[in-house]
Amino acid sequence: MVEKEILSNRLNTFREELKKLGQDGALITKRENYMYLSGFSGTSANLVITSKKAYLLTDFRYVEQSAVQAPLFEIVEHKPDIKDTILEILDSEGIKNLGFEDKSLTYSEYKSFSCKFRDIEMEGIGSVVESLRSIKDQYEIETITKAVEIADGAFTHVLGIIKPGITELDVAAELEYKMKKLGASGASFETIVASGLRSSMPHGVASEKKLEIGDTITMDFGALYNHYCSDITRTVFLGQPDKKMVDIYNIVLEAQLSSVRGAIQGKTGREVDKIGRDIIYGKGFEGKFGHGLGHGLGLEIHENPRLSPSGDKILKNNMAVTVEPGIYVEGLGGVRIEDTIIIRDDNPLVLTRSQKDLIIL
Ligand SMILES: [Mn+2]
Repeated sequence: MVEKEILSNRLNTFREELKKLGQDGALITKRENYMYLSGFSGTSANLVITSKKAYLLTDFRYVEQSAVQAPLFEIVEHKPDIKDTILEILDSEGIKNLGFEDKSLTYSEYKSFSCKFRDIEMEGIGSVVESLRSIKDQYEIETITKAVEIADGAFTHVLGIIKPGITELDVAAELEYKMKKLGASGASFETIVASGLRSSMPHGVASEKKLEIGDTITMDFGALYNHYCSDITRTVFLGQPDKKMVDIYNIVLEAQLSSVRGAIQGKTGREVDKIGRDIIYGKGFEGKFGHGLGHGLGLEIHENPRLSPSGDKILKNNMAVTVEPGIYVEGLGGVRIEDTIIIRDDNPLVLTRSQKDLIIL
Protein backbone atom coordinates (compact mmCIF):
# COMPACT_ATOMS: atom_id res chain seq x y z
CA MET A 1 0.00 0.00 0.00
CA VAL A 2 1.19 3.50 -0.75
CA GLU A 3 1.94 5.54 2.39
CA LYS A 4 -0.43 8.33 3.35
CA GLU A 5 2.31 10.94 3.26
CA ILE A 6 3.22 10.08 -0.32
CA LEU A 7 -0.45 10.12 -1.38
CA SER A 8 -0.83 13.49 0.31
CA ASN A 9 2.13 14.92 -1.64
CA ARG A 10 0.67 13.67 -4.93
CA LEU A 11 -2.77 15.12 -4.20
CA ASN A 12 -1.36 18.48 -3.11
CA THR A 13 0.81 18.75 -6.21
CA PHE A 14 -2.16 17.94 -8.41
CA ARG A 15 -4.26 20.62 -6.66
CA GLU A 16 -1.54 23.19 -7.38
CA GLU A 17 -1.68 22.24 -11.06
CA LEU A 18 -5.46 22.50 -11.05
CA LYS A 19 -5.23 25.97 -9.55
CA LYS A 20 -2.79 27.05 -12.28
CA LEU A 21 -5.29 25.83 -14.87
CA GLY A 22 -8.08 27.86 -13.24
CA GLN A 23 -10.33 24.88 -12.62
CA ASP A 24 -12.58 24.56 -9.54
CA GLY A 25 -12.38 20.82 -9.69
CA ALA A 26 -11.36 17.82 -11.75
CA LEU A 27 -12.93 14.56 -12.78
CA ILE A 28 -10.33 11.76 -13.01
CA THR A 29 -11.40 8.72 -14.99
CA LYS A 30 -8.22 7.06 -16.31
CA ARG A 31 -7.24 4.05 -14.22
CA GLU A 32 -3.51 4.74 -13.90
CA ASN A 33 -4.29 8.34 -12.93
CA TYR A 34 -6.87 7.52 -10.27
CA MET A 35 -4.49 4.86 -8.93
CA TYR A 36 -1.70 7.40 -8.72
CA LEU A 37 -3.74 10.15 -7.08
CA SER A 38 -5.81 8.06 -4.68
CA GLY A 39 -3.87 4.83 -4.05
CA PHE A 40 -6.90 2.72 -5.03
CA SER A 41 -5.92 -0.08 -7.39
CA GLY A 42 -9.31 -1.63 -8.31
CA THR A 43 -10.74 -1.55 -11.80
CA SER A 44 -13.64 0.84 -11.25
CA ALA A 45 -13.39 4.37 -9.89
CA ASN A 46 -13.85 8.02 -10.75
CA LEU A 47 -12.33 10.79 -8.64
CA VAL A 48 -13.77 14.23 -8.08
CA ILE A 49 -11.08 16.50 -6.66
CA THR A 50 -11.64 20.09 -5.58
CA SER A 51 -9.31 22.51 -3.79
CA LYS A 52 -10.50 21.18 -0.42
CA LYS A 53 -12.29 17.87 -0.94
CA ALA A 54 -11.55 14.59 -2.63
CA TYR A 55 -14.17 11.98 -3.50
CA LEU A 56 -13.70 8.48 -4.82
CA LEU A 57 -16.77 7.06 -6.53
CA THR A 58 -16.88 3.33 -6.95
CA ASP A 59 -19.35 0.46 -7.02
CA PHE A 60 -20.37 -2.06 -4.37
CA ARG A 61 -17.49 -4.43 -5.14
CA TYR A 62 -14.81 -1.93 -4.15
CA VAL A 63 -16.25 0.08 -1.26
CA GLU A 64 -14.24 -1.78 1.36
CA GLN A 65 -10.98 -1.99 -0.61
CA SER A 66 -11.02 1.66 -1.66
CA ALA A 67 -11.58 2.84 1.92
CA VAL A 68 -8.38 1.05 2.95
CA GLN A 69 -6.25 2.02 -0.06
CA ALA A 70 -7.41 5.62 -0.50
CA PRO A 71 -7.39 7.12 3.02
CA LEU A 72 -7.47 10.73 1.78
CA PHE A 73 -10.69 10.26 -0.18
CA GLU A 74 -14.29 10.21 0.86
CA ILE A 75 -15.64 6.95 -0.55
CA VAL A 76 -19.02 7.15 -2.28
CA GLU A 77 -20.87 4.12 -3.62
CA HIS A 78 -22.32 5.56 -6.80
CA LYS A 79 -25.84 5.25 -8.17
CA PRO A 80 -26.53 2.94 -11.13
CA ASP A 81 -25.63 5.87 -13.39
CA ILE A 82 -22.38 7.29 -11.99
CA LYS A 83 -23.09 10.62 -13.67
CA ASP A 84 -26.00 11.23 -11.26
CA THR A 85 -23.66 10.90 -8.27
CA ILE A 86 -20.93 13.03 -9.87
CA LEU A 87 -23.48 15.76 -10.58
CA GLU A 88 -24.71 15.74 -6.97
CA ILE A 89 -21.14 16.23 -5.76
CA LEU A 90 -20.41 18.97 -8.31
CA ASP A 91 -23.59 20.80 -7.27
CA SER A 92 -22.91 20.45 -3.56
CA GLU A 93 -19.34 21.74 -4.05
CA GLY A 94 -20.47 24.58 -6.30
CA ILE A 95 -18.18 23.52 -9.17
CA LYS A 96 -18.58 25.68 -12.27
CA ASN A 97 -15.38 24.76 -14.17
CA LEU A 98 -14.56 21.07 -14.28
CA GLY A 99 -11.29 19.76 -15.66
CA PHE A 100 -11.54 16.37 -17.32
CA GLU A 101 -9.14 13.97 -18.98
CA ASP A 102 -9.66 14.78 -22.63
CA LYS A 103 -6.84 12.45 -23.71
CA SER A 104 -8.43 9.32 -22.31
CA LEU A 105 -12.17 9.90 -22.18
CA THR A 106 -13.91 8.55 -25.26
CA TYR A 107 -15.97 10.87 -27.43
CA SER A 108 -19.21 9.16 -26.44
CA GLU A 109 -18.34 9.35 -22.73
CA TYR A 110 -17.55 13.03 -23.12
CA LYS A 111 -20.87 13.63 -24.87
CA SER A 112 -22.85 11.87 -22.16
CA PHE A 113 -21.00 13.77 -19.39
CA SER A 114 -21.37 17.17 -21.02
CA CYS A 115 -25.03 16.48 -21.74
CA LYS A 116 -25.63 15.72 -18.06
CA PHE A 117 -23.50 18.56 -16.64
CA ARG A 118 -25.28 21.30 -18.58
CA ASP A 119 -24.43 24.21 -16.27
CA ILE A 120 -20.80 23.21 -15.85
CA GLU A 121 -17.96 24.23 -18.12
CA MET A 122 -15.91 21.14 -18.97
CA GLU A 123 -12.34 21.75 -20.01
CA GLY A 124 -9.63 19.26 -20.93
CA ILE A 125 -6.61 19.11 -18.60
CA GLY A 126 -4.47 17.23 -21.13
CA SER A 127 -1.63 15.19 -19.64
CA VAL A 128 -1.37 16.99 -16.29
CA VAL A 129 -1.48 13.81 -14.22
CA GLU A 130 0.79 11.98 -16.67
CA SER A 131 3.35 14.80 -16.29
CA LEU A 132 3.28 14.47 -12.51
CA ARG A 133 3.62 10.71 -12.91
CA SER A 134 6.73 11.09 -15.07
CA ILE A 135 8.77 12.03 -11.98
CA LYS A 136 8.79 9.10 -9.61
CA ASP A 137 8.55 9.37 -5.83
CA GLN A 138 10.44 7.12 -3.44
CA TYR A 139 7.68 4.51 -3.29
CA GLU A 140 7.63 4.29 -7.07
CA ILE A 141 11.40 4.01 -7.43
CA GLU A 142 11.45 1.18 -4.88
CA THR A 143 8.59 -0.60 -6.63
CA ILE A 144 10.10 -0.24 -10.11
CA THR A 145 13.45 -1.45 -8.73
CA LYS A 146 11.72 -4.60 -7.48
CA ALA A 147 9.98 -5.08 -10.85
CA VAL A 148 13.39 -4.83 -12.54
CA GLU A 149 14.95 -7.32 -10.08
CA ILE A 150 12.20 -9.80 -10.93
CA ALA A 151 12.89 -9.46 -14.66
CA ASP A 152 16.63 -9.88 -14.02
CA GLY A 153 15.88 -13.06 -12.08
CA ALA A 154 13.80 -14.43 -14.93
CA PHE A 155 16.60 -13.70 -17.41
CA THR A 156 19.16 -15.56 -15.29
CA HIS A 157 16.72 -18.48 -15.05
CA VAL A 158 16.02 -18.65 -18.77
CA LEU A 159 19.72 -18.75 -19.70
CA GLY A 160 19.80 -22.16 -18.03
CA ILE A 161 16.97 -23.63 -20.09
CA ILE A 162 17.66 -22.26 -23.59
CA LYS A 163 18.72 -25.13 -25.89
CA PRO A 164 18.16 -26.24 -29.49
CA GLY A 165 14.70 -27.66 -30.15
CA ILE A 166 12.63 -25.68 -27.66
CA THR A 167 10.31 -23.04 -29.08
CA GLU A 168 10.22 -19.28 -28.63
CA LEU A 169 6.91 -19.83 -26.84
CA ASP A 170 8.68 -22.17 -24.40
CA VAL A 171 11.20 -19.43 -23.65
CA ALA A 172 8.41 -16.87 -23.16
CA ALA A 173 6.50 -19.23 -20.87
CA GLU A 174 9.62 -19.82 -18.73
CA LEU A 175 10.25 -16.08 -18.44
CA GLU A 176 6.66 -15.37 -17.41
CA TYR A 177 6.47 -18.32 -15.02
CA LYS A 178 9.69 -17.31 -13.29
CA MET A 179 8.56 -13.67 -12.99
CA LYS A 180 5.37 -14.84 -11.28
CA LYS A 181 7.32 -17.14 -8.98
CA LEU A 182 9.47 -14.16 -8.02
CA GLY A 183 6.43 -12.08 -7.04
CA ALA A 184 5.13 -10.48 -10.23
CA SER A 185 1.39 -10.40 -10.85
CA GLY A 186 2.14 -10.95 -14.53
CA ALA A 187 4.07 -9.67 -17.51
CA SER A 188 4.05 -5.91 -18.12
CA PHE A 189 3.45 -6.52 -21.87
CA GLU A 190 3.34 -9.39 -24.35
CA THR A 191 6.71 -11.14 -24.16
CA ILE A 192 8.91 -10.82 -27.23
CA VAL A 193 11.14 -13.77 -28.14
CA ALA A 194 12.46 -13.42 -31.68
CA SER A 195 15.10 -15.90 -32.81
CA GLY A 196 17.16 -16.48 -35.93
CA LEU A 197 15.96 -14.42 -38.89
CA ARG A 198 12.88 -13.42 -36.88
CA SER A 199 15.15 -11.31 -34.66
CA SER A 200 15.17 -8.60 -37.34
CA MET A 201 11.54 -7.88 -36.34
CA PRO A 202 11.82 -5.41 -33.46
CA HIS A 203 8.53 -6.59 -31.97
CA GLY A 204 8.46 -10.25 -32.95
CA VAL A 205 6.30 -11.82 -30.27
CA ALA A 206 7.13 -15.40 -29.34
CA SER A 207 6.13 -17.97 -31.97
CA GLU A 208 6.24 -21.75 -32.43
CA LYS A 209 9.64 -21.47 -34.12
CA LYS A 210 12.20 -23.84 -32.63
CA LEU A 211 15.60 -22.55 -31.53
CA GLU A 212 18.54 -23.72 -33.63
CA ILE A 213 22.31 -23.58 -33.29
CA GLY A 214 23.57 -20.29 -34.68
CA ASP A 215 20.40 -18.38 -33.73
CA THR A 216 20.36 -14.86 -32.44
CA ILE A 217 17.71 -14.71 -29.69
CA THR A 218 16.21 -11.37 -28.67
CA MET A 219 14.08 -11.42 -25.53
CA ASP A 220 12.15 -8.29 -24.55
CA PHE A 221 9.95 -8.67 -21.49
CA GLY A 222 9.05 -7.15 -18.17
CA ALA A 223 7.36 -7.77 -14.86
CA LEU A 224 4.31 -6.13 -13.38
CA TYR A 225 4.91 -5.71 -9.65
CA ASN A 226 2.41 -3.85 -7.46
CA HIS A 227 1.06 -2.34 -10.69
CA TYR A 228 4.47 -1.00 -11.82
CA CYS A 229 6.25 -2.13 -14.97
CA SER A 230 9.81 -3.10 -15.75
CA ASP A 231 11.21 -3.51 -19.25
CA ILE A 232 14.38 -5.32 -20.27
CA THR A 233 15.80 -6.61 -23.55
CA ARG A 234 18.76 -8.90 -23.96
CA THR A 235 20.04 -10.55 -27.12
CA VAL A 236 21.97 -13.80 -26.73
CA PHE A 237 23.40 -16.32 -29.19
CA LEU A 238 22.88 -20.05 -29.33
CA GLY A 239 26.18 -21.48 -30.53
CA GLN A 240 28.81 -19.48 -32.40
CA PRO A 241 27.15 -16.48 -34.07
CA ASP A 242 27.75 -15.09 -37.55
CA LYS A 243 30.67 -12.60 -37.49
CA LYS A 244 28.35 -9.86 -38.80
CA MET A 245 26.02 -10.39 -35.83
CA VAL A 246 28.92 -10.07 -33.39
CA ASP A 247 29.88 -6.75 -35.01
CA ILE A 248 26.27 -5.57 -34.79
CA TYR A 249 26.10 -6.66 -31.16
CA ASN A 250 29.17 -4.62 -30.26
CA ILE A 251 27.85 -1.51 -32.02
CA VAL A 252 24.49 -1.75 -30.23
CA LEU A 253 26.28 -2.26 -26.92
CA GLU A 254 28.48 0.78 -27.50
CA ALA A 255 25.39 2.85 -28.42
CA GLN A 256 23.55 1.60 -25.34
CA LEU A 257 26.39 2.31 -22.90
CA SER A 258 27.02 5.78 -24.32
CA SER A 259 23.32 6.67 -24.29
CA VAL A 260 22.95 5.55 -20.69
CA ARG A 261 25.94 7.68 -19.66
CA GLY A 262 24.43 10.66 -21.48
CA ALA A 263 20.92 10.30 -20.04
CA ILE A 264 21.20 12.99 -17.38
CA GLN A 265 19.00 15.70 -15.95
CA GLY A 266 18.71 18.78 -18.18
CA LYS A 267 19.02 17.03 -21.55
CA THR A 268 16.04 16.56 -23.83
CA GLY A 269 14.86 13.13 -24.90
CA ARG A 270 15.96 14.07 -28.43
CA GLU A 271 19.52 14.83 -27.34
CA VAL A 272 19.89 11.47 -25.61
CA ASP A 273 18.33 9.63 -28.57
CA LYS A 274 20.90 11.31 -30.83
CA ILE A 275 23.82 9.89 -28.82
CA GLY A 276 22.88 6.29 -29.62
CA ARG A 277 21.55 7.08 -33.08
CA ASP A 278 24.76 8.84 -34.17
CA ILE A 279 26.86 5.83 -33.13
CA ILE A 280 24.62 3.38 -35.01
CA TYR A 281 24.27 5.53 -38.14
CA GLY A 282 27.99 6.35 -38.04
CA LYS A 283 28.79 2.65 -38.38
CA GLY A 284 26.70 2.43 -41.55
CA PHE A 285 23.38 1.30 -40.12
CA GLU A 286 21.30 4.31 -41.03
CA GLY A 287 17.71 3.18 -41.52
CA LYS A 288 18.26 0.04 -39.44
CA PHE A 289 17.29 1.61 -36.10
CA GLY A 290 13.76 2.70 -36.82
CA HIS A 291 12.37 3.24 -33.34
CA GLY A 292 13.00 5.61 -30.47
CA LEU A 293 15.90 5.07 -28.06
CA GLY A 294 13.64 4.69 -25.04
CA HIS A 295 10.58 5.72 -23.08
CA GLY A 296 9.37 6.52 -19.62
CA LEU A 297 7.67 3.73 -17.70
CA GLY A 298 5.79 3.31 -14.45
CA LEU A 299 2.15 2.39 -14.01
CA GLU A 300 2.08 2.15 -17.81
CA ILE A 301 4.71 0.46 -19.94
CA HIS A 302 5.04 3.50 -22.21
CA GLU A 303 4.95 6.89 -20.51
CA ASN A 304 6.51 10.29 -20.84
CA PRO A 305 9.22 11.27 -21.45
CA ARG A 306 10.08 9.80 -24.85
CA LEU A 307 13.73 9.44 -25.80
CA SER A 308 13.28 9.79 -29.53
CA PRO A 309 13.92 12.23 -32.39
CA SER A 310 10.67 13.97 -31.38
CA GLY A 311 11.35 13.92 -27.62
CA ASP A 312 11.25 17.59 -26.63
CA LYS A 313 10.73 17.08 -22.89
CA ILE A 314 13.66 17.86 -20.60
CA LEU A 315 14.84 14.97 -18.46
CA LYS A 316 14.51 15.53 -14.74
CA ASN A 317 15.74 13.79 -11.63
CA ASN A 318 13.81 10.67 -10.69
CA MET A 319 12.31 10.02 -14.09
CA ALA A 320 12.29 6.29 -14.88
CA VAL A 321 13.16 5.57 -18.51
CA THR A 322 14.39 2.76 -20.72
CA VAL A 323 17.42 2.95 -23.01
CA GLU A 324 17.07 0.44 -25.83
CA PRO A 325 18.94 0.98 -29.07
CA GLY A 326 18.83 -1.76 -31.71
CA ILE A 327 19.93 -2.69 -35.20
CA TYR A 328 17.68 -4.81 -37.43
CA VAL A 329 18.80 -6.24 -40.75
CA GLU A 330 16.22 -8.18 -42.71
CA GLY A 331 17.54 -11.56 -43.83
CA LEU A 332 20.29 -11.51 -41.21
CA GLY A 333 18.91 -10.73 -37.76
CA GLY A 334 18.65 -8.07 -35.11
CA VAL A 335 20.07 -7.02 -31.77
CA ARG A 336 18.53 -4.85 -29.06
CA ILE A 337 19.84 -4.17 -25.55
CA GLU A 338 17.60 -2.43 -23.03
CA ASP A 339 17.97 -1.29 -19.43
CA THR A 340 15.62 0.56 -17.11
CA ILE A 341 17.32 3.56 -15.49
CA ILE A 342 16.54 6.43 -13.11
CA ILE A 343 17.60 9.90 -14.23
CA ARG A 344 20.00 11.77 -11.94
CA ASP A 345 22.13 14.95 -12.09
CA ASP A 346 25.13 13.04 -13.34
CA ASN A 347 25.36 9.26 -13.71
CA PRO A 348 21.94 7.66 -13.95
CA LEU A 349 21.00 4.87 -11.59
CA VAL A 350 20.96 1.76 -13.77
CA LEU A 351 18.42 -0.62 -12.23
CA THR A 352 18.89 -3.52 -14.66
CA ARG A 353 21.72 -5.80 -13.56
CA SER A 354 21.65 -8.53 -16.22
CA GLN A 355 24.90 -9.01 -18.13
CA LYS A 356 25.36 -6.99 -21.32
CA ASP A 357 28.63 -8.49 -22.53
CA LEU A 358 28.09 -10.93 -25.38
CA ILE A 359 26.51 -14.19 -24.20
CA ILE A 360 27.01 -17.38 -26.24
CA LEU A 361 25.02 -20.33 -24.91
MN1 LIG B 1 10.90 -0.82 -23.87
